[in-house]
Amino acid sequence: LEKELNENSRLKSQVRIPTEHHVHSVALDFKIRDHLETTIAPAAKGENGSWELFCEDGEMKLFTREIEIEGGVCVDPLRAVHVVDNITAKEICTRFWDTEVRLEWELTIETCRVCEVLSDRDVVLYQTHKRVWPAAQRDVCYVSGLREIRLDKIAYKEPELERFGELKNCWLVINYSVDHQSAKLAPGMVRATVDVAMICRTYVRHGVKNPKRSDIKTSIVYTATINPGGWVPKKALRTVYRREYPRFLRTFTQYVAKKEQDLSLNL
Ligand code: 6CM
Repeated sequence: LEKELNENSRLKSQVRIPTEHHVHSVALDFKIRDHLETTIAPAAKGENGSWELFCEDGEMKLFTREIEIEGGVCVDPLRAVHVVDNITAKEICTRFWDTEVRLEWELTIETCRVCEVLSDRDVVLYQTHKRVWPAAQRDVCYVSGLREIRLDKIAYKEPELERFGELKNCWLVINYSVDHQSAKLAPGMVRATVDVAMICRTYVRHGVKNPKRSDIKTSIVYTATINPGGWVPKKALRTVYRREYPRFLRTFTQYVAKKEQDLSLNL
């Protein structure tokens, strides 16, 4: 198709070509579009009653729904919204995506390895997670993509934040499970699968020409669906999730704020 497109300029003008080509680029592009269409939709915020608000701490709110699939495996989706001051969408997403700093904030993992660099913004990663008794240890292999999103691609607004300031930019990270030849299952390990999105939007206080860190706010929408890859006691799993997701969001955003506070603001 690529060869045909290059040779046929009429076709080329009609088809949207992704900015990079690799084995996961089409699927990743599709995932990004799907998350932009569904994840940031206001109805998904839990306001329609189908999501249970299980943790609220200032601006941070976490919701879940109880969902089981065949075999009684619990795959409860998680949805979190947060607003943080002083740090940008790019700073948050870059640090979430960057494997070099992963062990500085990610408290649930034991190891993290890059299986393949697909482009300067897409990688395949393999992680082992700390074992939680009585379940077997889990590992996961996933594509991780980092993108800046054009503002005209964002269908949904955040009225409260728009009262504060002007939407300046939007960044996201998408992590979803794939197979990779260098990520074979180790003995005793169970392969979990993930579908994670972190979508951040930065707002600059109305009327400010040369914004300082104190003039910006960033909204975060984080969603995660983990399939533990086999039966785990439901009660124990839900207890772990309800403890670990708020801990992750709090630890991670505080980590980014600390690392960026003395660096110059780059919008
Ligand atoms: O999104 C988060 N972290 C990212 C970078 O690490 C990445 C992580 C995916 C999480 C994969 C978890 C798989 C392991 C599940 C184990 C379940 C077994 C528990 C047994 C209990 C009895 O996207 C932050 C992730 C925060 C997770 C709480």
